[in-house]
Order: sequence, then C-alpha cells, then structure tokens
Amino acid sequence: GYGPAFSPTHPLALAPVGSPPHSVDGFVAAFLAELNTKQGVALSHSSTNAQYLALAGTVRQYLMARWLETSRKTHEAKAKTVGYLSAEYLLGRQLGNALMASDLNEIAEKGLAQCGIDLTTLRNQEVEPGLGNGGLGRLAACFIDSLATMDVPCIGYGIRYEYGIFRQTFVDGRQVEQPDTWLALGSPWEFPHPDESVQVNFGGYTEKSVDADGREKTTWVPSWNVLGVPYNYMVPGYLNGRVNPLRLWSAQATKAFDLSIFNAGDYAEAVRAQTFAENISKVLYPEDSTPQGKELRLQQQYFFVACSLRDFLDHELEEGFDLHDLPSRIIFQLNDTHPVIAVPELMRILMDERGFDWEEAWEVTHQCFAYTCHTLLPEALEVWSTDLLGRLLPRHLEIIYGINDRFLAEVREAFPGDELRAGRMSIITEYPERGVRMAYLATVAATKVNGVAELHSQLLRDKVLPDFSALWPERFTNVTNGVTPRRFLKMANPKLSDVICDAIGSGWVTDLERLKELETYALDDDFLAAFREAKDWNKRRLTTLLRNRDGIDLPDGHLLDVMVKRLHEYKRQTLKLLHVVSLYEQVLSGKLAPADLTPRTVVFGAKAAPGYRMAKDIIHLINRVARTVNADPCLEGRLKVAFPANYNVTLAEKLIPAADLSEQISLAGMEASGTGNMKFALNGALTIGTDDGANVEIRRLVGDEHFFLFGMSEPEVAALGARGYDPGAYYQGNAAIRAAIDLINSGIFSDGDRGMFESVTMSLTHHDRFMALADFESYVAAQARVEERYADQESWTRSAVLNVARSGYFSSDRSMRDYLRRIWHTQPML
Ligand code: Z15
Repeated sequence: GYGPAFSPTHPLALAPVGSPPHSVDGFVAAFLAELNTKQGVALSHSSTNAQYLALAGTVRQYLMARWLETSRKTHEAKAKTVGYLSAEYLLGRQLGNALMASDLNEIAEKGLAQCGIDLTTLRNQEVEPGLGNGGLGRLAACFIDSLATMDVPCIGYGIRYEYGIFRQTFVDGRQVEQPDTWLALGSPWEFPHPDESVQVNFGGYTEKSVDADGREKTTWVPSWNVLGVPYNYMVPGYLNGRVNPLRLWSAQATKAFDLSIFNAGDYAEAVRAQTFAENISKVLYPEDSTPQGKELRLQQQYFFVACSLRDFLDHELEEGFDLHDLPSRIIFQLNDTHPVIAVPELMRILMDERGFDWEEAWEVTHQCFAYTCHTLLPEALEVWSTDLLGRLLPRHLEIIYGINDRFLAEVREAFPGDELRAGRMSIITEYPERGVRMAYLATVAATKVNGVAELHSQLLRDKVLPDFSALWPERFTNVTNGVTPRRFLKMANPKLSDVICDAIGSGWVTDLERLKELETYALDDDFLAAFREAKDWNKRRLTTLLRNRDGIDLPDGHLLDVMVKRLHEYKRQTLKLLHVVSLYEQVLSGKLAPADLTPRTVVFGAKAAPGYRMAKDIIHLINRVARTVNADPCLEGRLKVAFPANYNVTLAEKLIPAADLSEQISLAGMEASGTGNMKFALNGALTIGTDDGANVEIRRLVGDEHFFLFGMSEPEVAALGARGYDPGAYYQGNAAIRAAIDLINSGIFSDGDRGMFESVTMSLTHHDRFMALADFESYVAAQARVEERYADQESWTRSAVLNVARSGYFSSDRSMRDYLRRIWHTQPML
C-alpha cells in the first residue's frame, strides 16, 4: 500500500491514499474515467489533446494523495520551510517528470497501449510552461525538484505568467517573436485556489499618528489594489512520496475596486480597470541579465512577493503564532534581486500591522532572508528609481530609507571618518538619478549572501561587493549551482541511464556521486561500446526530431558541436561563429583541403531579448552563415551549421544527450556559473571552455586531459582591460581573424550586401567589451586539439565516460545540501 490508511474521522478526511491502484487495469480505468467524465469524450472520438489532458489528470490522481499527506505532515511537524522566492521557474514539460516521480511510466505505457494510444505522442502534446528566461529560472526548477526529492519542506513562490518566454521564429533569418500561449489547450497541472486569494495594495501615501501608548505609528493609505489568486503546482520528489507545492500567483481585479467604479456608472472604465489589474501577471519580461526598469516589472515583483509573505504568515502558520519566532519556521531565499522588495514588505507587516518596533522587526527580518546573486555584469544589477518606488510603494521607500540610515550609521561606527566608504556603500545612489540599489539592500538585509560558483563568489566578494565583504566577511559564502539528474540524465537520456544502471545499479539517481563507480568502466571495451551506442541512439533521435520540427538535416557521423544558451555578447556566440567562418574561408581560399576538415555539425540554439539589437543581429548572421555554408558544395558536406528556432527545455532534453562537444566560451569573469555546462558533461559531452564560472570546477573534477581549456584567465582579462583592449591590433595582426571578418564584410552571406552585418563586425573590431578576438587564436588551437582527440574514437569515448563519472558533484541535490548546511539550517524530514 501507499501511505497511511484512509480514516474518515481524520481531521483532514483524506481519501484513500494510493487509489487508483498501481496497476495497469487500475490505470486504464482511471484514465478512461478522466477521458469520459472530465474531458467529456469517448475514447473512439478523442483528440490527442483530450487524451493528453486525461493522462495528466490520471497521473495527478496518483500524486494528489501524497501531496495532501505531505502538507499534513509538514504542518504537524511545524517544520522549518524554505520559501523560495523567484520571479522565474523554467519548469519544462511536466508529464514525463510526474510519471517518473510516481513510477508510472511502464504502467502508463502499457495501459495506453491497451487503448491504442502511444505514450510518446501524448508527451509531445504538452506545451512546456516557459515561465523563465534561462539559467536563473531553470535553476529554480532544479532546486525545487531536489528539495522535494530530499524530503525538505519547501514552497516555491512565483508568478503565473499568462504568457511565458516568447516563441522564437525566424523570418529570412531574423528572429521574430510570437506570444507563448501555453495555457491555450488547457493546463492540467495547476490547481487554482480563488478561496485563498490575497489582496495587494499599491500607490497612495503614508500617515503618521501616535497610538494610545504614545508610540509613533505609520499607516499606509494605498490608492489601488489587485487580487492575487494562487495556482498550486505539484513538485513531486523522486519515488519518495513527497510532493511540495509551487505556488504561482495570478493577478485579478478586486471586487471592491470594480464595484466602486461600476456604482459610479462608468462600465467601460470598470472593465478597463479590470484589464489593468490583470496586466500584472500577463507576461514574462524576456530580458535575461539586462533588467528594463519598467513600472510593470516592479508591480510584478511586489505583487508576487506581497502575496507570498501574506500567504505564508496567514495560511501556513498556525493561528496566534508569535512572529518573533518566525525564523524558526521560514527562510526566504531571494533568487537574485527580483524579490528583494520582500525585505521592506516584511518590515512593514511586522511594524505597521503587528506592532513590532524597528529593532525587533529588523532582527526577525534579517534572520528570515538569504540572497543569491547570479551575475557580475554591472548592467544586470537592478536599481529602482526612488521616484517610481515612492509613487508605487511609498511606505516601502520610507522603510528602505530607514534601513539605509541605520546601516550607514553602522558603517560610520566601523570606519570612523571614512565618508567615501559610506558614500560608496549607500543603498541609495544619486546617479544617473536617485535610486535604490537592490543588490545592496539584499546584502544588508540577508543573513547570508552567496554566489553560484567558486570563481563567481570570489569575484562577488572582491569586485562587486568588496566593501560589504570587508564589513561582514562571514556573511558571504558560495554554493555552486547544480542540475537535477532526474530530468537531465534519467529522463532525457534513457539509453545512457540504462547503460549506467547495468554497470552500477540505480542508486545514482538520488546519489549522483555514485557515478564515480563508472571510472573503472572507462577501460572496459564492452562498456565503451554500449556508451557509444547510447550516444549514437541519441543522435538518431535528434536527427528525427530536427527533421520533423525544423526541416533540418543532420548528417551522419559528424562531431556534434553544440552551443545552446541565451544570446548575449558576453557568452560570445560570435567566437564560435568566427571559427566556422574561418574554416569555411580556409577551404574557399584553398588553404585547407575539405578532406582535412573533421566532419562537424555546429548547432546553435539561442533566444535574444526582443529589444537587444546586437543579439538579434548576431542571430541573423548565424542564420545567414548557416544558409551559405550548408549550401556550398566546396565543403563536401563536412561542415554544417544548424540553428533550430525556439531553444527551450524540451529541445535541450533532446539536444544535450546527443552532443559530443559542449561550447562554454564566455569571457572569463562574465558567466556567473552556467548550468548547461554541467548538463553536457553529465551526458558525456567534452567541454571546450574558458576558465569561467563553474567551468573551473568542471575542469578540476573531470581532469585537464578531458577538458579543452582555452582563452585568458580572469586576472588576464582584468589586466588586458586595464592596459586597454585594442581589437584592431588582433584584426591587423592575425591573418585568420582578418580573413574571417573580411569574408563576412564581403557580402558572401548577405547576397552581396556588404553592410548587412556591419554592426557585428564593427563591434568585434572596434569596441568589443567581451574581447572575442583576443581569445580567437587560443580557441582555434583548442579546436584543433578537439579534432585530434576526436580522430581517436576510443580515447574520446573514454574521456566522455570520465566526464560522466566525475560530474556527480553537479547534482542540484548537492547544491541543496550546501544551502541547507551553510545558509538555511533546516533539515530533511525523517
Ligand atoms: C540569469 O539567467 C542569470 C543571471 C542573471 O543575473 C539573470 Cl537576471 C538571469 C544566470 C547566469 O547568467 C548564469 O551564469 C547562472 O548559471 C544562472 O543564472 C543560474 O545561477
């Protein structure tokens, strides 16, 4: 049996757990009941979508009882909970994960087959919830998966965007964005709870008064409000019966608001107001690492944070709970600065609503928050203008000033007479306009501040927040990112998973360091053959997918060289592209015989923020290079470029397992961590990469011989920057660079239009902040080492196996253990 026996007298009156039964017959019965009574169709007349919804509903039934039971146990134990606050969750498809977590894969496959339905077809029906941009949102999804699997109480809080990250299409090689209508065909994984809606206030002014005891009191008199409606998603642990909630908030107009306008007789105005309120959760901002500072974005941030705090305080804690003890029950993890407005919000609640004085409120608030920084790019650090903040959240701005005053007093006490330092550290900046530096606010408030890889955490201390780490050295720590082995190895790579299980059993799925046991198999010919067979199978699967999805032909037998990530200049997609153009140019000019090319297909996947001109120009260039290179017979089919549109989690799950070579080529000191790098290594791709982010740790663990390092180190980058980077010198001084850039400027990729890619080539040769040309020679040399190794398939495969065997550290389960021990001080239940 599953779970405790049904007890009608139990206060929660839970239905029988484990029903419907874990059997093919039980599954079919439940599935048909879902199809008939929930979807309202007969099997014989049902669409694929109706079948998918019915299947999702059936799987949901299995998880439901576990969910209620988890919630009951957690409340009963009064366990400390992790409140993960994140504006993004890039979840990926839910069906496969839910089937895996509840061990229903085989049963579902057999049951559906009895109904004449193919499980894979239904899986492909699902539109993934793309409620995030890239690494930061996917990290949140990995973390909540790991916490559920490790039996740690966690509530993920976020926003239920009606439109997630845009769908990317290419028109004449240029990116065109389409709205992501992920909810259009129904959304079977969510449970709306309008009964638990929360009101969120905005605008207005504050009033000071003196209460009966002579204490000064502040009241916020807001001018408008919206309703936050929670939608719960199940976050199932892997085969452990735990299901944690992910609670995403959707904005709705409040009744009171509507009514006052309706009563005034202005029907159209009332409807407009409703639309205005609902705009708040309408769409995900598509910028990754470059915030836009738009009012609606600040509304989103406060909206979900206010809902989440209210939800936890009013619905998760028992009535009459003494909020002085709040830190024993919750730690709110701030995923970047996006939710940092939670800090003044908790202060406001404690002081204005619960009668705490400042010191008491600050003590509790300080213990309840921890902050993760995900960047080093100055333009990625959020600053909200005090003008905007004062209009939207006047009380919060007052509190932020209060925090800053007390903080600066502390700085002056620690460093008497050092006014420069106090000025540097102020949460309030005066330039280019008066604004609140959200990263400083987060750092001042948090018990712990962490970076996301060792190098990043070091640079965070030394370069981004040096004054803060001097003041509070013990506050700073590192937690290196990780990825969930369930989705990104077991589910995405079933063939390799089987090969691994045959060798070392299945314990690695929840204890990834066990992959170490594969090391001895790196010399076992049968194992190497099975490993290579899995890689070939993954390549065939990808070939079929790209043919059907994009009309792209992947040639057989090529080295599959993959660069997938958001398009950003610091990630240097242009460096990879210059390598391609250079190979092409050498063949065109007769310097290289096509027969000497290692047969190679370069795959790009990347979305550009819609307003990021240079990124969109680079996408255009990649597509134009692909068009020309792929069609030129002089290459004899030995060099291809594939750029499937709309790279997302679903595509990643097929692409990564097929890759031979993982491109992680950011300028050292720019990529905070990277997590794609971990997924590739774990799936047996070798990395060509700079000494940046988590690449540093990957290389250290897999070993130098199994990793292709190139490029300047971070200190070398800093030194070159200090001397002054002169890209023109590299262009003039390196014939291959000059030939490649000149080929782009020749118009060969642009129907003779020599100016089409001027923005890109001018940037590379005149003012490239990310020094692509400086690393070109070293990159090309590393690619030559790649080709040499690849020519020896046995040696390559051995390195690939060792990459898998030594990547156990990069499980997000390990990241969660680090957060638990270093930051949260909570424990798994049982
Ligand atoms: C984002 O995806 C990341 C950082 C940001 O500041 C924003 Cl706004 C979005 C990424 C980092 O670029 C990447 O290096 C890191 O691995 C990821 O967050 C998760 O920490």
